[in-house]
Amino acid sequence: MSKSALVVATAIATVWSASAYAEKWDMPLAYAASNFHSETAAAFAECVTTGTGGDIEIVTHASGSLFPGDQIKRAVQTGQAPIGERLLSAHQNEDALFGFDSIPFLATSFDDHDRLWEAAKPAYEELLESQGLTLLYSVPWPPQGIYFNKPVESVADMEGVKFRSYNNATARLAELTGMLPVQIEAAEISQAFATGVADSMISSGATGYDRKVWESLTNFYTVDAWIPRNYVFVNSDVWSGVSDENKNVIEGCAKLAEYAGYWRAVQYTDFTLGELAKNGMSVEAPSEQLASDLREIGDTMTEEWLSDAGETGQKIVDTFRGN
Ligand code: PCA
Repeated sequence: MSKSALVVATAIATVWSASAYAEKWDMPLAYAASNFHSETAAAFAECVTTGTGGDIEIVTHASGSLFPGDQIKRAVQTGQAPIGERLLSAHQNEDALFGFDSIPFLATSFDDHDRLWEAAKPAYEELLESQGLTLLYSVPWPPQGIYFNKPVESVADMEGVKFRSYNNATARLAELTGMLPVQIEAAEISQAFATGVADSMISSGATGYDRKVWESLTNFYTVDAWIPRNYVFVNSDVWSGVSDENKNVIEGCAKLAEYAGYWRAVQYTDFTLGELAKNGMSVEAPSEQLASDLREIGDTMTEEWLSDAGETGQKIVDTFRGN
């Protein structure tokens, strides 16, 4: 065999022996491929694929294309997908604790929210482990404001408006403001607004931008109600089968993703609000009346959450407040 043929043969043998152990991990995501969470996940996937030398190849599937958002957690729990990303507070219907990041006006800046996350993280890791899931990393969304298709000066103006919700807290907010909640995944909202299934939502500038909501909606109020998080998690049985070397690589990539994703969220906040305005929406702070009406509703929702989330919830809030 010539020297170059030997080199090629050796290379093929190496690739073959590597692929004998290679695993492909499909990773369902709920949000648009161009969204910063999805871009962070794609970079994480590449980091793992490269870092493990191809032992584990992660392939992301954006926009709920592999599993719709509301099925991703179950898919990973049942092993239909080894890994996935989801909005943490979407599971508030399973356990109130999942809604720690959707308590109105508790932590509205990124810095405060970061402290809240640190206070909450141990309880979440434990809760997820008890459900057969291992947390890898978590990234916040930009602060939540309210979208309408008309100017709104007070909660009285919200009466009867059809409101798109994404978790229990958003549905409860709708009820307390006299709106009519309908739960819709982010991947479906452009159509929901275009067809009049909903005329309002609470979300970030990012989601309005991703879904071009200016085609149907006109007003965005920077209420800064709360900062919800996405999290990336792996099936715990799958995780325990990963070698220590590859676990190290995945944990390193997860740290990088959490850091990069956080800064992307911060930078994306002003950028996306600017884009909403550029595309013709009115983007402004809520009137004093609207802000104080919403604060009152926020107080009710905080009390409700504390009573639903019990001692663990109270401890999270106390640790956050430094009590
Ligand atoms: N966008 C997601 C959740 C929070 C956010 O800013 C959504 O609207 O579904």
